[in-house]
Amino acid sequence: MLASQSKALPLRTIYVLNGPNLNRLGKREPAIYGTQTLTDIEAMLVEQAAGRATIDMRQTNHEGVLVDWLHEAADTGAHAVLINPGAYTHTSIALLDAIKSIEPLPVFEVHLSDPLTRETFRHISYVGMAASASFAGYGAGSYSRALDAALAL
Ligand code: DHK
Repeated sequence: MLASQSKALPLRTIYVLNGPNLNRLGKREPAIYGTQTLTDIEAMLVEQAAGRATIDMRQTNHEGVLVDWLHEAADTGAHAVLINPGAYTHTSIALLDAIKSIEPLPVFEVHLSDPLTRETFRHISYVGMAASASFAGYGAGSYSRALDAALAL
């Protein structure tokens, strides 16, 4: 093999964005959201993506920060975005517009619980209206399934 061929290519980056109250995972309503923390989930995703992608995992309690990070993902050439917008899923036209504004960057919606089996106010998902696909109801496995979809692109 030529020396020039042995150089590793830079890994693609997958943003994993988490919205309000997800910093409380592990302590927060464990019967619904499980006992794994966001740090546990990050470690799982980093291991799953090892050698294939860099995971850029973030959490904020602020809607506009999520909008900024979606724009940033597109502007920095990210490969894909996984997003669990927390309760902004059900309220945020700003996030819907932000996802549309970064098309064709694939954005995968993630939920630990299955909002469709919960209170009716959780049945609408503005994010789901623009996301490439949605993964919900598998606990931390929802992130894992969404990452598989992103890696398969
Ligand atoms: C997380 C939240 O914080 C809720 O507001 C959503 C989602 C569901 C989840 O299951 O991960 O309704």
